[in-house]
Amino acid sequence: MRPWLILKVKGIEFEEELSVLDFATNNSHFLKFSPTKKVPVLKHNGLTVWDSLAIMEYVSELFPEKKLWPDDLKVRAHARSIAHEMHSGFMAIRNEYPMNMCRKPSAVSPSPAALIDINRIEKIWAECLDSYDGPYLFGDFTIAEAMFAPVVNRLQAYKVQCQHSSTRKYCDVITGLVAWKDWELAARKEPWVCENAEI
Ligand SMILES: N[C@@H](CCC(=O)N[C@@H](CS)C(=O)NCC(=O)O)C(=O)O
Repeated sequence: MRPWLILKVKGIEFEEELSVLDFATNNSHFLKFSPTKKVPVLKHNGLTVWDSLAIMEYVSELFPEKKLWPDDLKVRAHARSIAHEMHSGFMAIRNEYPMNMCRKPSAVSPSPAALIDINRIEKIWAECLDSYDGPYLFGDFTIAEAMFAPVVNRLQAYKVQCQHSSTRKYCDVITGLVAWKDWELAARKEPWVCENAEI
């Protein structure tokens, strides 16, 4: 979802190839195109780039004019800090709340560890929205948005109680994107179900 979303928002053309998750076979079919047996993977000019953040970094360098990161060095460092914090952390909410675009929203009580994750994410977002005046974390849409997009789905799908008033507003901005709606619509049309993501 993450590279897909930012490519769409920034108007960068690409061809999408969908491969269905199949945990019954441990997704062994992914090995045909992915060195990690995971998606997403980008194929470009004979090059294979894997991992969502690496893919977005690569696209950022290919299209500097699309401003996938903020221009200012210090602001960019801030954006990278939170993008990497997302990429390497928040294991409790990842484990407890699988991303699921088709889930009928209902509340699931968070564990103490998940609560710590949620509070930290809300604090990150509130600080950014206060500092850079929104509507996105760093003013314009950047890789930071894409990195946190799955969290937006989780807050919505599991009806998470949020503490900061800015959280709901930010989620509404993201879920209001045409690209978000397109992804959601496509997900809802999919017939496949990942049993391990049905909480
Ligand atoms: N850090 C990687 C994580 C990739 C990842 O976990 N992808 C999941 C789908 S969202 C996957 O391919 N799972 C298949 C598997 O683990 O067998 C990234 O951000 O691209």
